[in-house]
Amino acid sequence: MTWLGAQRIDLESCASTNDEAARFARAGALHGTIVIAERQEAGRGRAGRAWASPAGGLYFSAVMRPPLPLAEVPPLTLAIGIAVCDAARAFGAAAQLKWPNDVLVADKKLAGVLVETQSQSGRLDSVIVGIGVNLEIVPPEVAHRATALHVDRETFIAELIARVEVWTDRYIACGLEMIVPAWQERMAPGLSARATIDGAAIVGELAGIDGDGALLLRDPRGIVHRVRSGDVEVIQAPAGL
Ligand code: BT5
Repeated sequence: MTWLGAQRIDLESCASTNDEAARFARAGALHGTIVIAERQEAGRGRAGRAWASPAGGLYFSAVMRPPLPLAEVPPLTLAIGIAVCDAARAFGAAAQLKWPNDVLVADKKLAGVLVETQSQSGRLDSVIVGIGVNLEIVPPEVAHRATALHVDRETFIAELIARVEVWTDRYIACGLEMIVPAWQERMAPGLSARATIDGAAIVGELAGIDGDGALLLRDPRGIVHRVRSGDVEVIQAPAGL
């Protein structure tokens, strides 16, 4: 039985499918309702960044109501990343993951994930899982760092829905136990990051993620540090360069 996409809303354009999905969620939309737009006027990334959303790309948001405490929602991003990566691989792309939420092909960004929560008095009400994938067109404003997948849109949506459903269910059922090794298997090699740890800036090589989804960074002395998303910036050059 499939739950993701049992209700589907298609829009020609909107500001952000995450905002539309949040609005539907507040109006009582069921777990698995999806909103898909052909373009977005104000597509969002994390921390107020913009997501270039020209016509032709895929702008997809799902309303989810997982039985999870609020604190266990953020690592869902990792599970969704695996799903998007595998959907792209199903069409022959050599997709890999960049912590915490990017899907890369040959070091260029194909897709991004934006998970947002709505809560009431400290209890999770709904999760909005937003996924942006460049299909056919590389947006000109990010041309130097982005790539696109050339695939029939509806065929890709069907593949994406199937994979997102499976990996979401796995995360809900088993937590990070299955997610961490699957995520690490797909991690892009040779990335490094700048982080601030106890007030000191370090540049190190990405060494994977730990059991609760935090990034592991190996500094030039070989010491591995755990870092959280607010304190780290992943850079796409090998450490030391
Ligand atoms: C993300 O943010 O990667 C999350 C993107 C989520 C977009 C989806 S589309 C459906 C739903 N509705 C929304 O409004 N959002 C979600 P972040 O890690 O912050 O990356 C943002 C950065 O990626 C930007 O600062 C650019 O450098 C780059 N970027 C922007 N648009 C891009 C694109 N179309 N392709 C590749 N890179 C892009």
